[in-house]
Amino acid sequence: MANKVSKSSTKELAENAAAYCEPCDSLGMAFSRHIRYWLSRDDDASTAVFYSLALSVKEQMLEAWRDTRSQDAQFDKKQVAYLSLEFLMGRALGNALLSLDLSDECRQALKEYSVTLEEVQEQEHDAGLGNGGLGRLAACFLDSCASMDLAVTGYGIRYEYGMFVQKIVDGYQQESPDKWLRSGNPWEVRVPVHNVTVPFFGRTESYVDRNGRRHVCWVDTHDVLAVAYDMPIPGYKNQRVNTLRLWKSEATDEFDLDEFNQGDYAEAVARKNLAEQITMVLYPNDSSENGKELRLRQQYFLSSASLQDLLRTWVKKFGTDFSQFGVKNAIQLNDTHPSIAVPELMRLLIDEYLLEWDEAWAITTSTMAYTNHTLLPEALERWSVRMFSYMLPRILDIIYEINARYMDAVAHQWPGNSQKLAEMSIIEEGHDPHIRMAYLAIVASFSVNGVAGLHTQLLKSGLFKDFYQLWPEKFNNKTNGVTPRRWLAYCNPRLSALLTKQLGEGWVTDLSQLRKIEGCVDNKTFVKQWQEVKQANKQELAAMVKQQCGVDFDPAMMFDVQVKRIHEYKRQLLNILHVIHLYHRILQGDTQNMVPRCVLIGGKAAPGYAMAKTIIKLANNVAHMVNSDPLVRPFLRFAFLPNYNVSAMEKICPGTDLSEQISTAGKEASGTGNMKFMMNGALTIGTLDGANIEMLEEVGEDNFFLFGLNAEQVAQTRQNYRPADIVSASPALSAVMELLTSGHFNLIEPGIFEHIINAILSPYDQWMTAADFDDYCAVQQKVGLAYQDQKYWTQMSIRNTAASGRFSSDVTIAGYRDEIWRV
Ligand code: 26W
Repeated sequence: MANKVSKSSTKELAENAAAYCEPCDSLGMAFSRHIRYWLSRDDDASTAVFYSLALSVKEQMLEAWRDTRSQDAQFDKKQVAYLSLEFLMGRALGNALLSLDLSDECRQALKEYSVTLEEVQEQEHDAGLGNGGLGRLAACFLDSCASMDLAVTGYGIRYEYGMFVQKIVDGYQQESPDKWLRSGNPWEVRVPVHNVTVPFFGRTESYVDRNGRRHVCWVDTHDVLAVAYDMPIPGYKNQRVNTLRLWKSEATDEFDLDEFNQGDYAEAVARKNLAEQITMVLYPNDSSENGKELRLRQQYFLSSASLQDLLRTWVKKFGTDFSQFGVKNAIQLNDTHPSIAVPELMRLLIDEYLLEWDEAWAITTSTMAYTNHTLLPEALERWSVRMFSYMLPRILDIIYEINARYMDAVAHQWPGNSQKLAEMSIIEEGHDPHIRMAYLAIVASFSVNGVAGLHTQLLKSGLFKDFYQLWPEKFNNKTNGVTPRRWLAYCNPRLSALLTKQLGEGWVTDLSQLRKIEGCVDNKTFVKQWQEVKQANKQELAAMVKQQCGVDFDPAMMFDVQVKRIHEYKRQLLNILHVIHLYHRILQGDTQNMVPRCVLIGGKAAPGYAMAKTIIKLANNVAHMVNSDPLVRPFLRFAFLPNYNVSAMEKICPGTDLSEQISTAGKEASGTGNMKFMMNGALTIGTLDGANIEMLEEVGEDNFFLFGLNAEQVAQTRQNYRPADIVSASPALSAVMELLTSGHFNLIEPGIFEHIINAILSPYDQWMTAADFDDYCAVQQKVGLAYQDQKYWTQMSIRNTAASGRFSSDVTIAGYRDEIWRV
């Protein structure tokens, strides 16, 4: 142990000492202390100010952070571990200032430095440790848990490279690495005392002990060191500071002595580098798994390190009696990504702590809970047995054993039905057998939840039908939510001030209070103030669009926005077709009753998803034609915003009039961007999909623009889908398709949109873009008419914000707390 300490660099020791010392200074004093040091380095001034401020704010949290830890340990509270491969945190400074109520003090401290707080905040690099909805949900949940005084720890991976940076070059997406840690991360604290080692490769051996009991040893493993980096998660004005623990992989100090003695010194050192690769980069795929070995290593690394951490804490407190473990702990699996935690917990309990199988299984199944986030079959993770057998041989044994016992239960329910056995088996047999991770998660969890009402229904009637029959009591719904601290109080200070003036501050922690502003829709002053807020926010958004895209958005026009990952099921294509439709109408002189609009699309495509990348190219090419035609400009502007991320959304949602939530019904599990827009007073044009359905319920049909087939009709229509007929029957769609096929948008790059055209016309088009086109355009026309009556539009806007209370992640977390975790 002494050895380990002396190996830590002095810099590290100093940082940790600072991190754990008493905060004796006020924010202002701490800031002057830090800035003296940072300005003495050759950083530019605003970077120096940001780091100094962030470190000072962190210091203000240290005492509460320590107290939270010790109180949770003392009072024997049930602990929840939220395991997730992704935490899409975004920036931390603004959120911390809000939670700790330090904004005024902070502005005061900055006075001498001729820089505004807003400018300083722009210096912070987004922590983009996630792809999209699933990762951002984890971040919102952490905020709600801390703000609701729950002892919940997030466990994740400290990726060296987060979500790639997207640039648009000649209309094409170009990815570049996101080295977010380059200048250091002022929020994190490296905590080497929590180091654990995670085994890989090797082989299993078994032996029988003196009492005749068989044991298995996993030997000759290549061990990787997991080092904990803690990030503080401050609750909203409540003195609680929870922890997000992110693991970094490092080489252990052990050399492979054999190789070393044979003179392969360099080989031995090179092998150490392999360990560091594990946490190097976030996989940028959302919604399609690709079976890469490194990804499985990440999953096991996170799961094993986190469980070892939990068990070590347990043993320190209660010794090796685990009988109450499931009563005092819950582990929430964020999708199947960390579901390898199931066999890993079994391994640790049986091999390391010598429990019997049945005891270990009882503990595991009373601890694990699984959240599903997608209905797309291509997103369901399956891992090759072959890969498992060499990378994680002991884990594979355990999965087989779990499966054998579970197959008995299936056989009991469906006697003599071998087809059922094959269909429900955790192992998908065949010439290249695979492990179905979702099935493993369901079998071992006491709770399985979907993320919106329709989604959970569809899980029960479709994807997991047999499991629902076997264990109906496991299934439950927890409709997603977003944190009102970041997504209203922080990102929309103008609207927040107006709400607080009207309602007092209580809405920030009890969003249902927003209902009361419904009573203000006829209050002329209030309506006028609401409009002024929206206008000011639109100006800010327009400035961002100008700066990032070079396109002029006029705040007098309607701002129509779709930002999210680019995927066929989300149907950015439908949106682009509508833009082409408007463009065509304008060129025809058919502009009667046309409301001038600015259309914004933003989002990243998975680097290997060719169709999604072509959709980005199409958006950019159409934008170019639209924006460069002086006849079109008065009615229509169109921009593709590069590098959409959390910080961009903080500016986008306050300045949006119309939110596009237009996925093919039955495909979007929930959506959470839809909720951020609604909270900020945007109106939604959307299908009956995901949480849109519940949003519509809350706000009422008169304040929501609904269009398109519902999930059932989609399934029906699919049976006999003839898009070519739909096109011929629709003059509007015919005109759009004609423009596309004529090469109007790709004169110098012929043929590049062939795939898109073919996809729309294919009877197998899963996303049924053509089927919904006419209705979409008709409802968009209604949107335009509604927008012309600004008073009426504003009233609808107010009603949307008023009805958004149910989509606070506080409500969602109250559900997890009471019905799943039971803390
Ligand atoms: C294995 C590759 C992979 C990676 C990520 C497959 C699937 C995913 C996620 C499930 C994608 C995701 O982010 N899903 C989104 O989760 C949100 C939070 O619950 C929902 O609101 C979105 O509807 C859902 O698409």
